[in-house]
Amino acid sequence: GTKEKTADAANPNARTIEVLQKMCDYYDRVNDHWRTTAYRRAITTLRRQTLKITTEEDAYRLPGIGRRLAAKIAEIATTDKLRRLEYAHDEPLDHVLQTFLNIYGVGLGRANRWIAQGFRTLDDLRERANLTPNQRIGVDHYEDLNTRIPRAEVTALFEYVRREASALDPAVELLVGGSYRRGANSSGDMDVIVTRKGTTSPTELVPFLEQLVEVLARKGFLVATLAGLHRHHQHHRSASRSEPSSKWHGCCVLPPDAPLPEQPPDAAAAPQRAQKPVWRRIDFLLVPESEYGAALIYFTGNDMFNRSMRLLAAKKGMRLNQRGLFLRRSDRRAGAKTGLPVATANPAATEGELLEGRDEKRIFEILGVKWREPEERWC
Ligand code: DCP
Ligand code: MG
Ligand code: MN
Repeated sequence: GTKEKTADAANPNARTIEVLQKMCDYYDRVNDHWRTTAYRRAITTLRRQTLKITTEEDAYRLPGIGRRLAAKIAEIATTDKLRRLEYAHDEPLDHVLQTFLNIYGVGLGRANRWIAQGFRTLDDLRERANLTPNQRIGVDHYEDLNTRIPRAEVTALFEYVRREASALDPAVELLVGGSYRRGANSSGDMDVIVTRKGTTSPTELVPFLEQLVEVLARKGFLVATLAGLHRHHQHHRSASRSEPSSKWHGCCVLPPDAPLPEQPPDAAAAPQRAQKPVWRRIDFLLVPESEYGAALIYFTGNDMFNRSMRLLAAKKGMRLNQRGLFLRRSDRRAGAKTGLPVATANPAATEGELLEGRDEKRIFEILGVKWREPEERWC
């Protein structure tokens, strides 16, 4: 507000704060929540300083300021400008930035480096940039991957997956989470949750998913892998022996022989089979039965709803994540608050003692929140 601005003017770091504030607003505008929070924290810290912070070392010593932000602060203090910020005043370049940021898997750093290298269009990237395989998919299928999937098509895609899945293993259960489960009439992607009765670890489901992916790829349903189950972590010590991931990311299309869902009487709203199949983003998420309830909450979202549920858990001395609701280690007294017996004592778990994992409704109950249908979880 005005009071803050007046105070900032008298602060020896006024100019730095002003630039950081603009960058903060900018990151907020491009939905970079992580950086927005980091910048906000740094601004609060700088407001409390009585001396001008000009070196990276001095900035880094302050609470809540990491290495990169410290370097940025030093850069602002010394050069009084930042290349990135200039886009905020340059509409054509800002447009290029937005275009590049909409490429699947591309973040601000990558987009800015491309701009610095002189690339201005998707064709520039396609023809002259050194693209990773995923970036190439993102560029080549830019239109498709930035188009939302009509609900009826998600239903049709899912029916196709379910048929192949039950042919492989009738005991496996599939469900579409994400915005589809919340009842959205269109989705950005399709989040398929995979589980099977009796499982206690996602790795038990890995062989099944490997088979399913192979079959679906052979049939032409899956057209690209963006992140497979076996990822190679360059910076990981045991690179080749790391645990398989519990997530698979890729792209799919509705095969020409797939039945479309029943046409609604309103022909305009009926899903049309396009001439050229549209590439869609699909995620498979492996969830053991023992964690099914917590995973359902997490993968149903939305992200704001999840954040408020986690916050509520924290306030009650518990911790909620996609694996379960836990009693916080440092807050065992909370057991008295909930009056619940502890289901599983697992001293090895960093999360603390498991209160509930498999039952979605039970997690709401223990948290003391009224049950909310997925359709009511938009925030
Ligand atoms: N999720 C989350 N926090 C994140 C990302 C995801 O809590 N940073 C959870 C909530 C989401 C769910 O995972 O609802 C699925 O993630 P998606 O990105 O697929 O989001 P939605 O399915 O909700 O929306 P969309 O229609 O864009 O796919
Ligand atoms: Mg989704
Ligand atoms: Mn998703």
